[in-house]
Amino acid sequence: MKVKVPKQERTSYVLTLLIMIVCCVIVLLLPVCGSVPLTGWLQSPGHPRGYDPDSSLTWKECAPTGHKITLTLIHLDLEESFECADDSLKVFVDNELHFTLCGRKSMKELQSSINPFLHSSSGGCLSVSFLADYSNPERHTGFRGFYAIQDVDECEDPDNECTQLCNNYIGGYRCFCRPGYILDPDKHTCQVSCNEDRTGSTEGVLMSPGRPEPYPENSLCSYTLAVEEGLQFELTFTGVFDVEMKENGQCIDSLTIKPLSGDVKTFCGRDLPPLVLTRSQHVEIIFRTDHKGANRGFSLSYKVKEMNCVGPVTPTSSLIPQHSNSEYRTGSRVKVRCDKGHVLQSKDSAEVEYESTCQKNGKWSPVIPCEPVDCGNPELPELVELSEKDPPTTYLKQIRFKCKSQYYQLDKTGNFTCNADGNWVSESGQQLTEDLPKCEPVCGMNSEVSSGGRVFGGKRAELGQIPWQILHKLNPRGGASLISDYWALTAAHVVDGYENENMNWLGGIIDARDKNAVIMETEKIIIHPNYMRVGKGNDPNNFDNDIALIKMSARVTLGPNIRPVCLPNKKDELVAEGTISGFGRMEEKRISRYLLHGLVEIYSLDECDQGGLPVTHNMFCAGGDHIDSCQGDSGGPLFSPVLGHGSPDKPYRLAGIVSWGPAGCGNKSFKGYYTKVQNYLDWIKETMEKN
Ligand code: 4AZ
Repeated sequence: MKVKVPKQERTSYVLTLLIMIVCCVIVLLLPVCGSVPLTGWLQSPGHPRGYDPDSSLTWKECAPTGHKITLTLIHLDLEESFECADDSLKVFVDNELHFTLCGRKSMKELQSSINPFLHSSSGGCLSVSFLADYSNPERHTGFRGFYAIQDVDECEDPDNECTQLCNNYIGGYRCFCRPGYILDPDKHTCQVSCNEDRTGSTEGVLMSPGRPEPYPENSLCSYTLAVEEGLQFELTFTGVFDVEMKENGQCIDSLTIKPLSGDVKTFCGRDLPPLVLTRSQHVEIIFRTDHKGANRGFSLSYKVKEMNCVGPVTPTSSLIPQHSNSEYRTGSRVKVRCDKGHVLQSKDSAEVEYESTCQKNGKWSPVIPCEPVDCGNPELPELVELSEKDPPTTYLKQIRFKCKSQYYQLDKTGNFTCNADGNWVSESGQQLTEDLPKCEPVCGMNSEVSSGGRVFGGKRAELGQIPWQILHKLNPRGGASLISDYWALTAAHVVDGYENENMNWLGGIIDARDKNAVIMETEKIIIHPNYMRVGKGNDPNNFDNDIALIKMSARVTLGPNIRPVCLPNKKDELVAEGTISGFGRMEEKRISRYLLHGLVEIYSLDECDQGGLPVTHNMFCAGGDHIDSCQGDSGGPLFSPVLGHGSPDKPYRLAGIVSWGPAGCGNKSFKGYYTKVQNYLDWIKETMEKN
């Protein structure tokens, strides 16, 4: 049956239907919107009909400070594609891409996994970008949602900085404190007001705020105690002491006792601090706590005491009379005596005592420091230096001497200590001034290159191999051996006649024509007093005591190619073999341009074929396998061990001086005669000392 409805009624019917639909939508959306003020709708172009190919939309909205912006999607129907490459809705939160959406999602899905994340930070922004590609195989309705601006509840944020209570309001928040606390100017921290000035109070009790309850957090309490001069405070801790401390002993909360002058003491932990004497008429006690913890604090009683002084008056001194607790009443006079090795600073003389009086303020007067005795920098002998530059030179400090050059060594220990009398003393107790260490040349060491070898039938020496060998080219050509940095030893017959002349000797060479030879000028030539001049005097042709000392006019600069040989030891047996060296004649009877050396055996005197001249115990004979010394070698060395076998433990020693031989070197048995140096050690020593 068809009923005709009047036009007026029809209009009101449509209106009612419309209102019902809107109501239904509102009822439907209520759980989604809550009490949020709706700011606006956002939807894709053509929604709900469907969006066209190539359609797009961008949108951005920001919240004012103290607010956030939220977006709630209630519908999503876009073309589905891999990684939303065809059609997509991109959502940016605070300018960062959070979602790229496409396909179809139910309201339930949107509410659970998308919408909870679509909100900005306080004062932040949300933006979306919708883009459809060129084709739509099917019709898609697009998306729809609404956005809203909401207040941010900062108090809900666990990171809000209110130390006690927080109150949120639209667009911001405010901190406030429980009764008994005041809000710090930083507007977040609640503090206890606990400063107290007890000037004039001579006894009483101080305790942490809230005691016996745990003390409040974030407190900074300052208590001032002050009385007249001549008095001080004695602080005694009582009851439980419990101030928050880290496990490593560092204070988290702290109680600090700060006298106007003197030591500051800080306490925390659970050990009851000891009794404290403030040693000041004025003291500030500061109690500081952090933002958390439940510790029970402190309690201390204070009372005034007469001021006193404590010893010592100055470090490194003692007091006379000595009180067992080192405490002295005001007005006491004491004698201050500097400890051993210390003297009064202000005095030039080495005074060690003065009188001092305990003042009303608990301080001694006068206070003259005791300073360690200073031995000063020692005067250094030639060639000697200190192993440390500018060393400390006060009482008990040590210094060490060393030689400036590696070619020298100290003749005795170089370690000295500054004693209480201000003198440097050695380990054996000898004073430096009485027993100054000297640098003496290291003897018997060479720059070893090759070993063995064979003067007459000899082998050429390398530079530095026989660094004690020196040469003079005057007639007769002769050799000598350096035995120190001033002295050389040669045969008397080599320098006979030159005693009153300056000779030039050449060193540091292996080639007699070397222009770079070091020239050593003689200052003195001392021939052995018992030397019988050959062919002269009362015993002609006698080489007994063929030995002479040469002193150079300046210290010879030692180096790798110029170094002395050692003298033999007095008690050592004569060696069995040695090396001879020189620039003398060779096989061809020509004088050698180069320094030659060769190994020789040493024989007992009865094995020597005497060659017609008297043989004495001041000589020995030696020779080798077609090796002999010859003219021009005289005065030169016979040393042992043989070349190549020396070492710091076994330095090269001068056993003999090339002296004479039967006519024609290498004749018959190749034996020559050498002055036995061992027999002249005393003469050498005495002569060198005297000259
Ligand atoms: C000389 O006329 C000389 N063979 C030195 C040594 C020897 C012989 C002669 C030993 O200076």
